[in-house]
Amino acid sequence: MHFDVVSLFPEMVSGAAGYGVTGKAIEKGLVGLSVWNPRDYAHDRHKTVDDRPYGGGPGMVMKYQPLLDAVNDAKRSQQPDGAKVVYLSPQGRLITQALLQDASTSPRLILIAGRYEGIDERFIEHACDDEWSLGDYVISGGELAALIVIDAISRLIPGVLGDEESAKQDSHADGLLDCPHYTRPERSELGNVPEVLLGGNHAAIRRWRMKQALGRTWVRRPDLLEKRELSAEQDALLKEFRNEVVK
Ligand code: 4GX
Repeated sequence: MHFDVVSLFPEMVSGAAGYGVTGKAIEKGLVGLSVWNPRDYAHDRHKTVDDRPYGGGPGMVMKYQPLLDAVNDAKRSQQPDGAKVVYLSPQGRLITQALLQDASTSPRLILIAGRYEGIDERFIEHACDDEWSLGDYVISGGELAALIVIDAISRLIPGVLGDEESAKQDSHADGLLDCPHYTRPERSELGNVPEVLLGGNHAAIRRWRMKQALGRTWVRRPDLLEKRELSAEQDALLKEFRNEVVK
């Protein structure tokens, strides 16, 4: 999987992506990352990438030409064809695990990280295939959004996570919230580790974790359960959890 990011702050993207799971994936050659600075495609004396909005109002708008030239250069570079161009903004489709799962099968993603108040709408219409949003809040630039997309998709690429940390075990892989986790000490001033986790009954442990995941999802994010079919076992475990809560 190859990511291209178009950004006025290229070091912010390559820097942050160099750490942890994404850093290792890039090192291993499982993930490729190129960053393109629209400033390099502005050819006037001041390397202008923004301008005043038609119609007036505060703030500046990113000009389409440096962005378009950067995207075209990215497309021409020695990378797989079939790139999908995605603009990150609060006006986009909400990013979910399902959307990222789908995107992870694409060989190449070109992510547009905007700054200022906005970008010329004609660029979005003409050069972008999709528009994605982190959620209903506003951040100061698309770089952090692009990094989140790169990080979350990288975890889904075979070989990026070890067997132990496999993405199949992630919260949301299954459409549910994660169960609680504990490590030593067994007893402490903050409370004790649930008994079932201390014994070696793996079937009981699996059931306890599933029950906690279902219970927490029911309490904290009931919307996730409405979208999802439960197995007979899961249905029984959730009923058990609910009975214990009301007691
Ligand atoms: N999910 N932002 C993009 C720059 C911008 C401003 C105005 C177009 C118009 C965001 C989000 C997000 C803030 C990224 C505005 N572009 N990105 N940026 N929520 O808030 O993805």
